[in-house]
Amino acid sequence: MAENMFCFQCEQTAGCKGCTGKAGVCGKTADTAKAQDDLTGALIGLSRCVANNEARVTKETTKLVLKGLFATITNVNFDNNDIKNIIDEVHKESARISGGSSANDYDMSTLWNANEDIRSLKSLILFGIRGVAAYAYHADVLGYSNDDVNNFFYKALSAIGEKDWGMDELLPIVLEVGEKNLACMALLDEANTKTFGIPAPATVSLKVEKGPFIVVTGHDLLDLKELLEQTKNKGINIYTHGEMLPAHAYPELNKYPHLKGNYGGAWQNQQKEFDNLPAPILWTTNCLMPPKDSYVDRVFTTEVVGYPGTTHLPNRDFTPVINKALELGGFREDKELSGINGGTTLTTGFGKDTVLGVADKVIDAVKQGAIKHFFLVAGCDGARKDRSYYTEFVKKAPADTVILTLACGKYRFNDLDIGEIGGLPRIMDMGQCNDAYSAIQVAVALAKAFDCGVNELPLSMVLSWYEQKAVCILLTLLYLGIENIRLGPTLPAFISPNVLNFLVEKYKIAPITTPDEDIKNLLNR
Ligand code: FSO
Ligand code: SF4
Repeated sequence: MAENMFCFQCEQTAGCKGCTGKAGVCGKTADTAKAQDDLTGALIGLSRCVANNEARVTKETTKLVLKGLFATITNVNFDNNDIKNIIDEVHKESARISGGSSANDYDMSTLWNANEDIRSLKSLILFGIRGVAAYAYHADVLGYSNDDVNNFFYKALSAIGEKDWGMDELLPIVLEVGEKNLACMALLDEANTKTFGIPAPATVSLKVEKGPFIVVTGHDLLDLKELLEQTKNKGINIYTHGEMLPAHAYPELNKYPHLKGNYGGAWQNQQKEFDNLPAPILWTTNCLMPPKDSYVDRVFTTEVVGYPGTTHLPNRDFTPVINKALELGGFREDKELSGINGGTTLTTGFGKDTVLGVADKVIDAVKQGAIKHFFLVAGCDGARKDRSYYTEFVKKAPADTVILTLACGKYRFNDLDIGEIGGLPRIMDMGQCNDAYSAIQVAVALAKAFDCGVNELPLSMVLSWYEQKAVCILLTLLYLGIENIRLGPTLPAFISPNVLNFLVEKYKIAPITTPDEDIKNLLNR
């Protein structure tokens, strides 16, 4: 049993400093934290072997690296056996590549005890590549990969293990995480749109119809597609949850009539929402909440997701979850449900193709003054009460402003009806967190149309973060030179005062304050 742990990779870390006791705020135990550190140390060891034997790297080596990094993201895998199995695989691969033993593992306590600026920069690299790995993994399952992105994982992991590197060596790699993540999000966008079609606006019901159903949560659209195929004509309805909501916009997914609607809100409400549900739940990625005993037997996991007591389904054979849905039978009567602000439908599907498809309309509306400003209010949701800031921000944003959004933080306001401007809804959901790529493409296209830089556009980014995918997206925005980002609900514990000063001076990044003050300042800048 590991006695104590250290982890400060997510927004809910204890006391905004670090989880250090026997378990973290997310429920991760000290044992699991230790296993995840060992896995990361083994991946750094593998990268050191690769540096001397690049020719021996295969697609399988890189898939293993993606799996190992993805498994250590917050709320993905809490199963020590899973983590230990991946460590064994990594050691075997290191031995194969180096043609000998694999005693090259890095001791992560060296990082956690390093000088705070070095620890901060290396943490930005490590947490950032964990996020990139998740996106690369999703693209990979659809058959898309990018060598440039894949090779970078080894470079970044090796950098974390470097003994004598300082700010000069590490800072460029921090920004390179952002650069490679942009390429990776573009890859995933291509993979998603070529596989599932171009997303189009969709209105999604929050009603759950009577009869057997399955709730599917996470980000893996291929899992959903397979589940829809395997439940065809079986009298089972499928409901999205959390980050699966944008699935309703893809033609190859919404063509299934039994993809009925969306159930519940963002990830942190799972224990309330999944308790007493007469249906099984399929978890395809994070963010998972430790399941309560009352429903753990109804939880099924795929790919890298794992939690002790849940049933893991390899190879996308969903027979067990289908049988569970039939056994439980669902609700006896239709259940009318609503979002956190009382709305009964949600909209999604305003990706780059939709928004740029009406670019003329948008540009005219800006030129004529009908649209004064765009706010990208985007990112993660979480348990912290002060995340109500984002609801208030959207409610208080003036009527001549448009709210673009993406990722699960939108559940704070996506059931609000705040009207339209010139035939366009004022809230436009661009998709999952990785669809930040869409937002970037729209910003770049608008800057081109107005013949200015992105920072000169009437556009402000008001972001919420929780886990490591948000870290890599933030690094992408910094790599692109985006200034004046507002970040909340708290700043990352792993950003040291010196690194923060650098970010403030170079990018004018600032913490959120109050909706009134931030709206006033952002509109007047
Ligand atoms: Fe949310 Fe979790 Fe998608 Fe994250 S479900 S918090 S940035 O995993 O990835 O938005
Ligand atoms: Fe704490 Fe977040 Fe780490 Fe969990 S992932 S142990 S909540 S810092």
